Amino acid sequence: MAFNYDEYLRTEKMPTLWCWGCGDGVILKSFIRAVDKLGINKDDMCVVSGIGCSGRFSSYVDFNTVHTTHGRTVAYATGIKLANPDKYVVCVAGDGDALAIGGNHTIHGCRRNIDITMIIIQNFIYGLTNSQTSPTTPRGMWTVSQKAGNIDPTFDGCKLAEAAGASFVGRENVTSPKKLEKLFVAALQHKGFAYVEALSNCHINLGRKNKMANAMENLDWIDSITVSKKKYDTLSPEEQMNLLPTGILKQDTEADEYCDMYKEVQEVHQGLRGKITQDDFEKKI
Ligand SMILES: Cc1ncc(C[n+]2csc(CCOP(=O)(O)OP(=O)(O)O)c2C)c(N)n1
Repeated sequence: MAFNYDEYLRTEKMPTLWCWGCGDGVILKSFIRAVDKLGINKDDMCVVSGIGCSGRFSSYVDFNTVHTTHGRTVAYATGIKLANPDKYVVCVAGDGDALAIGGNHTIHGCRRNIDITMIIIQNFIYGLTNSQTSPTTPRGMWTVSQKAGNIDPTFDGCKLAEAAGASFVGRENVTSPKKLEKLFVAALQHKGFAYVEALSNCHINLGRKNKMANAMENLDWIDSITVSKKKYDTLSPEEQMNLLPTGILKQDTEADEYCDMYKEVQEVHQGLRGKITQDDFEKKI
């Protein structure tokens, strides 16, 4: 029997505002299948999105949702998670939303290792506002804000998340929706901050002036710059240059999770225990 996506969608909002051939729909469907696979009750899930084409994600899914301000998904999600530690809290943000205006929040979400899954829809450009350079736009590409070609060094969000302390980091490509679904399952199951990049096409705003004027050409380019982590690890540093590894890139199940630590703080203030010391952390509280 065909999978019933409608059970998880606000069908009255359809059709989406996403352009024809946009990868955002593939990501949406992969996410829904992951939620279904885990048997998560719709009332136990909260999706928080920012502003951008990616920001529309929360409008279309029939969970608890917050469509919040540009770059602030992690701030809202942190409050929601601390107040509801037993619920699944998921942020969905574009590369501009998560790594430019919201970069600061993303870093500190990773650092705190709060149990949130953050899905970055990484289409290498500001989509909604029509083609401004984002921190992930490859050097040399045309953007509306850098018409002579982007001169800014490109940013690898996964490396940033790893370094900032996210305990789960992964990346997948919309051309592999099954792998994307599997990655979402692993990220949702992980306890701690899970940073997941879903590489997507934006043939309208990135592709049209960069010789990838249709979805397939844009997707072929993404395929050409991605390689599985397994293969990536066998390559020399020169061969790794300009390639993005896919799959689970980091998974640390031992790291302290923020809601657990916060529970200890609540107990101190309720007079149920003494001050939290460095020793507590060394002994894992
Ligand atoms: C505070 C603030 N600054 C700027 C904007 C304008 N703005 C809306 S979406 C966006 C960027 C969208 O790009 P991205 O986050 O990569 O998401 P995409 O549209 O590609 O999914 C910008 C700059 C805004 N809405 N709010």
